[in-house]
Amino acid sequence: MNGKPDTPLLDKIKFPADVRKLAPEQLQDLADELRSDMIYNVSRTGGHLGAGLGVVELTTAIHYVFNTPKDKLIWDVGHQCYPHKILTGRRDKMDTIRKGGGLAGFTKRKESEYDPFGAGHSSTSISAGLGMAVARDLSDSDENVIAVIGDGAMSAGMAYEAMNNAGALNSRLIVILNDNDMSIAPPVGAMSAYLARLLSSRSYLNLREFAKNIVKHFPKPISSRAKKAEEYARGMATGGTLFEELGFYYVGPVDGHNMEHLLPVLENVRDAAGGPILIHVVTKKGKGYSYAENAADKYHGVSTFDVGTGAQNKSVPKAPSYTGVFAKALINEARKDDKIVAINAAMPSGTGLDKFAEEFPDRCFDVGIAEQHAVTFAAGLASEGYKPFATIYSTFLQRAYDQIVHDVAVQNLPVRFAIDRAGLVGADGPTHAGSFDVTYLASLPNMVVMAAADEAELTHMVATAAAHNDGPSAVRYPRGEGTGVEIPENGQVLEIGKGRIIREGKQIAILSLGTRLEQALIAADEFAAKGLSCTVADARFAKPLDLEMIRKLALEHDVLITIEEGAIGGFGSHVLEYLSNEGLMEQGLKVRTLNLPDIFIDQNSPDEMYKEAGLMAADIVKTALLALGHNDVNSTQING
Ligand SMILES: Cc1ncc(C[n+]2csc(CCOP(=O)(O)OP(=O)(O)O)c2C)c(N)n1
Repeated sequence: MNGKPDTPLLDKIKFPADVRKLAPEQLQDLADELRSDMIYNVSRTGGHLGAGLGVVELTTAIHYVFNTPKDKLIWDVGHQCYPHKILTGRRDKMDTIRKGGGLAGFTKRKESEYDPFGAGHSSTSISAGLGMAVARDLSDSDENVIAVIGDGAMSAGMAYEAMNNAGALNSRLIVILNDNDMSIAPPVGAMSAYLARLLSSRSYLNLREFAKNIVKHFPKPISSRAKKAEEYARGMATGGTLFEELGFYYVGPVDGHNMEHLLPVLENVRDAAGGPILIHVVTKKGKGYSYAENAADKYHGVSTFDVGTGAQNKSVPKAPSYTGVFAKALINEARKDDKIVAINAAMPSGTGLDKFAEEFPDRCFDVGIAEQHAVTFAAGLASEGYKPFATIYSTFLQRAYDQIVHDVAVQNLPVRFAIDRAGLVGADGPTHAGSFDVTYLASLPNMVVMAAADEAELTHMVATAAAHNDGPSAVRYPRGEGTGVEIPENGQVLEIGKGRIIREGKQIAILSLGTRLEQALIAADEFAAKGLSCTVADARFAKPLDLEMIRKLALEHDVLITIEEGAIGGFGSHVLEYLSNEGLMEQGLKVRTLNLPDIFIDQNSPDEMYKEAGLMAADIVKTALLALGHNDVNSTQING
């Protein structure tokens, strides 16, 4: 069961051109092999499973019917692209997916000409596709542009902005709505209810029967008979009105696991003239692998697993995750204060708010993939005296920047941002790195920005955010396991803008923001071993800065090093600006800032990424020694 599956047809496929050499009757067999191959690969690498399994037939059919890469195929989010990667020349590298130096877990332009647009964040495909379609029209070219977008991704405003514009521009764009009635968690909102209504209408069932009959008519492109048949198919599906109102020609619903249904519809759409078309395809997330089909999350993302039993090889955590610690701390605060409410954007389990919702179902809101709305919704709650925690990954909060500025900060509303996955995140790579939140938040008037150095600190910072009702605040914390420190039952409310000295010394001061504190302490030990005296401070706040503490560090040391898990323009820049404006570097103080380098770092283990970023203890040691004028940084004893 765990062995490499037999894949005689797939073995002949290097690129989609080879798929096109097959007879239509062979395509389901190819899809079956593709599915087994994908399960086998992901069982050994881990990664996104359920979404890819659901689009095996669709992927095969699209590459069969369309002339990729000339025809542009865009996968929304990109997490369902594994079958696409296998069919587009990357099969022999699938064992490297999401690993350092390997294939990305999402589509990526620099990886293949078959990935015309990269992704990772959701709901961008229709906009990108429309841009390509208009570019094609402007250059008098004739390729097709196909965007495949899930029902979850369809809950984001950007998808509607794009459809609204597509309807107006009337450019030929094919949107395939891959409706599996799942986001990562079950989908929420009126859109998902609308799609469910479309599917439960009798005409869908009729259409399935009907589609079988029209198969024989459809392959003839644009013959008047086929056109009639298509119009009939379209008329039979009630619904679709919403898409029609937006200017799309609606086709469907179509069974996305049935080649006999898929091929003629895709062929007809390919050959039809006119403006934007939406094909509503119904699929099952996790299709063809019972353990995925039956899992509550449809095995959205998995670690390596046993194909035979479906059991995932999850390593036993040494410490609770930051996410779990956050959820526990928030629940604890919410028990004491019934004004506390929590909001997430389609990530209930990823943010830990599923736990919060178990205890406070009426005070927890999953708004769908709609980060912009989540933030302004929180602002509305705050304006009425509630204490909202907008719990959003650092990378996805980027999308809501104007809402943070305009709806929250300008009005000084006490929205609490709980920013999970801050810093480098590992296998998901650069699209998911939480690199920029300190930079974009600490520049805003009224904003308090905290970064937890460990789980105990996170508990204190949740308590601090709950208590801080004078304006907006943010607390950031990383992905994964904590350090294993003891976690207090109740967090203490910290004084806003006050850091803490962890270890006192004389020559070198390390001022850390966030969980690099661990590396700072390792560096301090190394300095001690070399005979150098080192202070380690935890800033706790990127805004407001603890000016008094920074002044003292500057006056009492020869070298001051800041370190943070964030991009240039963040904490270190604020410290530098203060030191410079106060003239504190004029007496010979050497200041060095360690932050993420000005590049997008490809996926790897978080530790390897931090090594590449130069944010490990060894980097602190080297930086300080060079600043002190010691060029032989490997020397064991350096006395002052
Ligand atoms: C802006 C943004 N927010 C959140 C996510 C996290 N995310 C990744 S996939 C996913 C669910 C997507 O659901 P759907 O589009 O239906 O695709 P499916 O996985 O069901 O195929 C979510 C919420 C994201 N990628 N981008």
